[in-house]
Amino acid sequence: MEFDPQYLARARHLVVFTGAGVSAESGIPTFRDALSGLWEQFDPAQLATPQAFRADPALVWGWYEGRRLKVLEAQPNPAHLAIAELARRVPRLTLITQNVDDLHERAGSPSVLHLHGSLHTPICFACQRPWRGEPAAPVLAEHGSRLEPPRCSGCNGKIRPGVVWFGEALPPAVLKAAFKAAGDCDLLLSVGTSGLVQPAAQIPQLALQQGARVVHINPQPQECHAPQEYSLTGPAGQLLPQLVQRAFT
Ligand code: BJW
Ligand code: ZN
Repeated sequence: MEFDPQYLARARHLVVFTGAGVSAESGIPTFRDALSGLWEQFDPAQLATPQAFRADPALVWGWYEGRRLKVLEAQPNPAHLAIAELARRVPRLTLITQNVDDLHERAGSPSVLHLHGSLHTPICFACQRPWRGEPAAPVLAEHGSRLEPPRCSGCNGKIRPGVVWFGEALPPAVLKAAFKAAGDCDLLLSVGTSGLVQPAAQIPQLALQQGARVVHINPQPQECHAPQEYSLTGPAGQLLPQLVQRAFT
């Protein structure tokens, strides 16, 4: 069934749930896309787990600093901008992202639930205190270079990126707010995610279970199992601005 943009125009509580694909057109690589995905080139077990940080903190910190610097150079794309515009158009919008970049914020989205943390809020690996040190000098000529992590001014522990690694719990208050919104919305747009990572992947399912319409926006056609589930096939940077225009003009 085709998705009627009027459903968007009439939504009372819209949830937008985003993954790496929403930032792909800003030049930020996804994780699992064939050829260009980070996990095609790098082993998540060696980079995105607490065990990896313990084993080789300089490898992990350097890799994340390279990614953080790349995000600082990137700009929000038309998909981020369309989501920020939607917040001005619908009575209530909850934006939930799995992304660790800040492109939604820089596009003007007023409030973002970051399920997997942020590249921009490092914390101490030992005591979890936020790190307020100097940002690393942009000395990483090449992404992926080794770099010793700075030290915590409180306990001298090693500083780690403020992201959620495999095997770690998601921030409980953020997850709770995200589940609550999914249980309460009438429409959910799931944008640029493979839906493979738990518990985030439950969010569209929760919305479907309580009767909301769910629209997947992805260049890869998504399988729809419920009558109120829709797949719009194409890049988010094209489809989202089109959808906003059709719904509100
Ligand atoms: C476009 C596009 C364009 C391209 N436009 N679209 C149950 C079953 C099995 C396993 C588990 C389970 N429960 C938990 C687990 C383990 C694990 C997990 O889910 N593993 C699976 C992979 C098998 N989960 C965890 O470990 C989680 N923790 C946990 O459950 O803890 C339990 C616990 C409780 C209490 C105490 C202690 C523990 C944590 C998960 C953390 C995920 N972290 C990462 C890395 C973050 C840091 C970093 O950035 O390095 O988060 S992994 C990575 O995947 C990242 C992403 O946020 C996440 C999701 O990826 P996403 O966004 O979907 O990206 P892709 O690449 O997969 O997809 C991109 C999509 O975009 C594709 O569909 C493209 O087609 C599309 N696209 N261009 C629109 N232009
Ligand atoms: Zn500390």
